[in-house]
Amino acid sequence: IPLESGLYYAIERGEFCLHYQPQFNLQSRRLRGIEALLRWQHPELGMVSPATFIPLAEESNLILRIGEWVLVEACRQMKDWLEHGLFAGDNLMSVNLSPKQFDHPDLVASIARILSESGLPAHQLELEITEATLMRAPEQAIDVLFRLRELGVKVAIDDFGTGYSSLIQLKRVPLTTLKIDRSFVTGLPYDSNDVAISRAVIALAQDLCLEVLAEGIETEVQHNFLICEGCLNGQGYLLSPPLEVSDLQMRLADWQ
Ligand code: G
Ligand code: G
Ligand code: MN
Ligand code: NA
Repeated sequence: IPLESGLYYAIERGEFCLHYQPQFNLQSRRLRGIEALLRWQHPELGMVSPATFIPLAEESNLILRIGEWVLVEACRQMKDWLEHGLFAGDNLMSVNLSPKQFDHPDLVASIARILSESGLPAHQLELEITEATLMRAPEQAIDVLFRLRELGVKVAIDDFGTGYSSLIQLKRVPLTTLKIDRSFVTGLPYDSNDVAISRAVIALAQDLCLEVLAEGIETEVQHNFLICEGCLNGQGYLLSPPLEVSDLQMRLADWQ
């Protein structure tokens, strides 16, 4: 398949880049951090969505090399921005991890190495894993998460609410953040199921002393509803789409 063979050379050909979507404290409107989102500028096809090529990369072990590239680049970039005073010492760089990356026995060691080589403080890196990744082998996952906590990095559950975590189990999992999946934000405040699920996730986060962040906020009514319900953090097109580096740098002054 041409797309797959192209993927194989994309790193060395410099075809990947990261876009960054800002995350905000919804009450203070202060910048919380940014989520790194991978983009592939294909020489013939143009911009290929990660929704297309990440699953392909997942099928082979390419995802490990690509995931490593993402981590190295995101940490390098954040450290550079910190040194130039563009971000504060409590802003986060949030990076998505694929299931294969999370399951790899070298994950914790490579995160430690990437942090030390980049000089980014561990507490400013947040790793996003999906609920499905967490629940596939919960005992192993919990062990990895304890080692990541020891390292000082933060861990968010992405797409929270779409999986099947038993709430009892979640108590034992060392996490820092629950991200309310955008499929539940879409129907706020009119869809009673979305309201019930969002409220439940916000309450759960409070009980477990976790941060909560709603993703996919597109409208003022969703935004206002989430603030009223006590959801402290959010991201979405209403606040800002993912931005390329130069656009992000231009906007940062408005947000800091
Ligand atoms: O940015 P966009 O909406 O096109 O992303 C589509 C999907 O690809 C999202 O589910 C997002 O989490 C995933 N994605 C984006 N960047 C990365 C990445 O660097 N690594 C992994 N594993 N997934 C990513
Ligand atoms: O699965 P994950 O949460 O990592 O997905 C991130 C993806 O969501 C990014 O590709 C980004 O482009 C997309 N995204 C960000 N904000 C919004 C939004 O407000 N609405 C929709 N539909 N997608 C969004
Ligand atoms: Mn994500
Ligand atoms: Na998500």
